[in-house]
Amino acid sequence: MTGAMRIAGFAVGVVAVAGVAAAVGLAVGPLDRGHDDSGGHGGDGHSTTAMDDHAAPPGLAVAQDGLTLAPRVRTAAAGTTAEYAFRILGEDGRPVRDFDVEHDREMHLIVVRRDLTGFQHLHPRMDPDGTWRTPLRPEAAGTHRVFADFSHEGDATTLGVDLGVPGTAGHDPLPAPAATSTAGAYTVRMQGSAVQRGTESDLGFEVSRDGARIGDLQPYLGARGHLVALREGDLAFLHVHPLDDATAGPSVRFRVEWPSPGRYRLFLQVRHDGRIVTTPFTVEVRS
Ligand SMILES: [Cu+2]
Repeated sequence: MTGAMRIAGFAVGVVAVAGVAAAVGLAVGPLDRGHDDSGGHGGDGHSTTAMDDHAAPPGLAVAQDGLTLAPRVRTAAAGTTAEYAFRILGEDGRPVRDFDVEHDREMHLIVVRRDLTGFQHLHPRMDPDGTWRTPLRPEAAGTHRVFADFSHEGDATTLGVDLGVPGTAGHDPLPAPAATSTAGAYTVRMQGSAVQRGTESDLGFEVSRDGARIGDLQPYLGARGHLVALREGDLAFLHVHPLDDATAGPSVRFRVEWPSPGRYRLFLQVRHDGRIVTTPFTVEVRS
């Protein structure tokens, strides 16, 4: 009862900020609920995704479903490149060594400061003993979150662990929702909708360079691009599915599952002229 009232009160605040999104051209409206949801995520009636109110979103736990993320270090120095090593341990405490290829790789490592700045997407390499290693350079002090995103025996899993970066840490406020984001000469425009609680939305991203729309995005990680979506406050790692069958094209589309109302930071990565272009977006999801 009080919980419901709290959510209702929260919704009023969300609507106020959603007005900002509309003002900058981001379409805000209810999602088309007509599409069939039974096919994509298992459809056995027991599949638990972020759509299930009782299932926690991925990325919040260091151990889940018998798998544990075991980092070798808990801290790293700002502005310094050092090796970040970790293992994924199974229920028997031994390192898992057989991973499925998802999005072209067996392991994706996402690193971001807790205020959702300093995003990095890395691809560690595994030693024969199951130890994953990658160079890592946190740019700024402050607690970071490290996500290991992988699939083992057909189950997609995202585990998360904190990484302390000592020093005087700032905490940047999340930028307001906006439909465009720039990186160097590149501008990306997001087309899509903020949606109701517990639903999904389809988001499209159109990339231009020096004002001209790009028609030749290159394949990246087996798709036209890669999208990471994180929730403000706890950095829950959202389920994101690429929607395009072809790996190249003028724009890139994803289906994102929103676990709750609130604000999210999206990190779009596309490849063009051999470069990875990363653009962040803030999205407001209404109740
Ligand atoms: Cu990756």
